[in-house]
Amino acid sequence: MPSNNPFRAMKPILSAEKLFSIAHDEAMKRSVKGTSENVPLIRRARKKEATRIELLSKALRNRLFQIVEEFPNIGSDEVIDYYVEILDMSFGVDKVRKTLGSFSGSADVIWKIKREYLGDVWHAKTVIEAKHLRRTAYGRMKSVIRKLDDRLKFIEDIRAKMRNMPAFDMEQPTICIAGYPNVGKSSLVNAVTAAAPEIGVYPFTTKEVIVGHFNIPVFAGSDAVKPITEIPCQIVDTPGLLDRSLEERNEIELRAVAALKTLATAIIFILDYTQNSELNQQINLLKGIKKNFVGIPILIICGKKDLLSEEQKEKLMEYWTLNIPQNEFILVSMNDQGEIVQLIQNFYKKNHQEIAKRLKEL
Ligand SMILES: Nc1nc2c(ncn2[C@@H]2O[C@H](COP(=O)(O)OP(=O)(O)OP(=O)(O)O)[C@@H](O)[C@H]2O)c(=O)[nH]1
Ligand SMILES: [Mg+2]
Repeated sequence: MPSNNPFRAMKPILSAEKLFSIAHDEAMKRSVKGTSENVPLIRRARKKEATRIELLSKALRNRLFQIVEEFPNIGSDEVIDYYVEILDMSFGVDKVRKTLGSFSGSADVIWKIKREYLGDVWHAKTVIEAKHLRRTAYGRMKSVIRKLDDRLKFIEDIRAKMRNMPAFDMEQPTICIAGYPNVGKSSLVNAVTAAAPEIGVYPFTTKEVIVGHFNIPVFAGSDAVKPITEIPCQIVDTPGLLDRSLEERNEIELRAVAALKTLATAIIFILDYTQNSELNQQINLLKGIKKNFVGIPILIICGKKDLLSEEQKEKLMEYWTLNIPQNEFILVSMNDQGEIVQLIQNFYKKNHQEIAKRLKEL
């Protein structure tokens, strides 16, 4: 499946007032045509008002059904799990389904009103009565639409939010970056995707999940200079996580958790020893992630190498051997782009089988 965000195909959802007035104008404009001068006045009036009722009910129903049809199908492949998680977190999937269902229900009510009033209009005795009946039918249809105003706004809010979500290609390996706030996650993503113009420098705390693209070269042998091919990969920047339970996490953190859960075929976890006081919490967070994402390769690195004194580096080495002995000691500076790129290439090479396996599972 190519990278795509299906919410971008949705047209803006109008307010109830606007939706009604457009459908109304459409119906009134179209129904003036085709009335013959030779037919008695009352019959002409009946026909005219009946057509108006018919046209408005059709226009309203079509617009309601269009909203339901244009909304991406939550159970289908086009809505990837990441979008479902975000949708659920921010709006509630059940509520979305119920709201869309209520549009279909309202379309049925409009149809019933139409049928009821068409019968009456055909029996109208005067031109005034026919017109009055049509107006009453319009009034009732309007009140059905008016009642949907909050729900229309709700769907428009969803559209506005979801269309800004990045598009992901679920067939590409995806490396998610995770770690405490301010450890250098965005800096790493910047270093790797420096050539991609759509990725800028992030001077602020990351609040949304962001995707960058890069290629991993594949060499025929260890001494080959030129790669035989390149594998397109996604690298996902996530908001910082604190060491706390899922229930305590705020919505911004939950976005990071959702990305790890639904997008990651590999994880790079960054530690920051300059935030010395938080190192134990950072390690706890790491343990939590390892426990929750068994089977996903995790690369653990410690950033901000350039800011550490020799003494600090030694201390860190001791700490590392004591607390995360099964992982090699990798200390890097995010300013060293070449080193970072190399690190990720090696990580991929070492774990490409697990990554491919995870890719199939997602
Ligand atoms: N000197 C130095 N500064 C670094 C390094 N890595 C990150 N920084 C700086 O640390 C600060 C935080 O870096 P970010 O990349 O924004 O950290 P983050 O983990 O994305 O932060 P959040 O999005 O808030 O969780 C920035 O001022 C970076 O320039 C590094 O290796 N060396
Ligand atoms: Mg960041």
